[in-house]
Amino acid sequence: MNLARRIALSFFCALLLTSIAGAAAFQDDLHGRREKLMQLLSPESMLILWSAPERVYSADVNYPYRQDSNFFYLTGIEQPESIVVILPGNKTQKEFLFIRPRDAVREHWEGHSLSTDEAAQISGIKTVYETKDFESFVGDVLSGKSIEYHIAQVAVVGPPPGNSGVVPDSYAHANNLIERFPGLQMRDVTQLFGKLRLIKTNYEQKMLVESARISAEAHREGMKVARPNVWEYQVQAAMEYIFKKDGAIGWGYPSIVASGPNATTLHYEASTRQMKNGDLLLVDAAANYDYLTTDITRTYPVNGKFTQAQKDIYEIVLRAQNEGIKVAVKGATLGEINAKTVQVIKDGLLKLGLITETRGQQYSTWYTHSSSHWIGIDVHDIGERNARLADGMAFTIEPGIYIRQEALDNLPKTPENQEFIQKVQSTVDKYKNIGVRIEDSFVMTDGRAKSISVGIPRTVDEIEAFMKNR
Ligand SMILES: [Mn+2]
Repeated sequence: MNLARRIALSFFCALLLTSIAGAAAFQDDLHGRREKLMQLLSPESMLILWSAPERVYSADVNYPYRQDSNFFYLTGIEQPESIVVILPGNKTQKEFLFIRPRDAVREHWEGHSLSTDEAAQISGIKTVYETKDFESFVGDVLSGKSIEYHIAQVAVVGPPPGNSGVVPDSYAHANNLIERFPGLQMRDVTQLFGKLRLIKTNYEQKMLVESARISAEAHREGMKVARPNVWEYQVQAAMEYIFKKDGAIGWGYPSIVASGPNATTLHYEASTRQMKNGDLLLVDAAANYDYLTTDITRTYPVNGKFTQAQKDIYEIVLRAQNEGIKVAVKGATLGEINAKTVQVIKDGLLKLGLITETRGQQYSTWYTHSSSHWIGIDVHDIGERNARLADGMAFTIEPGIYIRQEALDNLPKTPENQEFIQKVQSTVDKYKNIGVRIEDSFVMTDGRAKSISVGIPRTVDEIEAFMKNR
């Protein structure tokens, strides 16, 4: 065998081993997640968790399928029409997966469907049945057949029925069981998933780091493409190309590419404006890698150079983020990080003359959201908001300032507000339509917030140097 072929072969073997090791690591992780959940569930319960429904885009075309986050978290199965049942009190078999029967015609149109063996392999759940056996299985379990303990509770996952009166399918199914089996109770255990998902496993942390790495490359690419006269959608396309090219599933949330006045809209998703010389561009975008997403925002001048007014605002937001990071140590809360960013932003706004006092809520005219949320399978991941920071938690720090004339115009017409408007209006005219957000993603590591969204220019100097040399 010649050298080139030998190298090629050993490279292939290394890849194969890496992917086998990766699959094994994922399976170990899934197993650990189910074990932890079983410890939290009542031993007298039966958990029934459903996959996400398919959703119609238009006519006979569906949206790309997205698995339910909690379902994926427990099973790793991405296929619709799947159900998992957990029996924590059972001595022998505790985990059961149900998948749709295979169908040759559907597979010809839509592609491969998992066999029960494949579903067992992916999930690590040894007992896999077809969904047509689900109702009789549940009936047998609840009537005491094929089970080693008494079930008093059916555990479901929300969201609970809202004010609209629409009952989610998981609740409707459980209600039906309660009618058929007197004495059975229902409990929504969504918050148990919040508890588990709050602490990222080593495997999840690795996927988050990969999401951040790809997203950083995409942000740098966006900075290269953004120029006066280029359209917002062209920056978006350049970034999302990188997501796909690097093996991400796609975006973790719809990309926000907001230039000029659009930057003052928090979730501007249209991307239809042509950028002008002198604009700031706010880009909030990150990749979904293997069902984990970071959350990253940069704001930069499309012509490569901040104006003094843009710099005034930018430096306040940057300082707020830097000070927020210092607060993010073991035992602190997201609320405490937010409070620090509020304090820094208040001081900065007062100095610029955009607010007249720091005691009240004036600052919230311009800083209209809080600084931090959990990230994970969902970009705004579930988990107790007041939890004290501990290793393995992943979150953002993202202060922002958005100067909109409408923010002043829409204040309640109280005498205090009239006075406030009168005092700040000329300064607002100077900073009008500037929107700045700086957002990074962090994982608590050794008691400190470690940024994983590294390698994207962040300070004024870094951004201007990058734009000059692009
Ligand atoms: Mn965010």
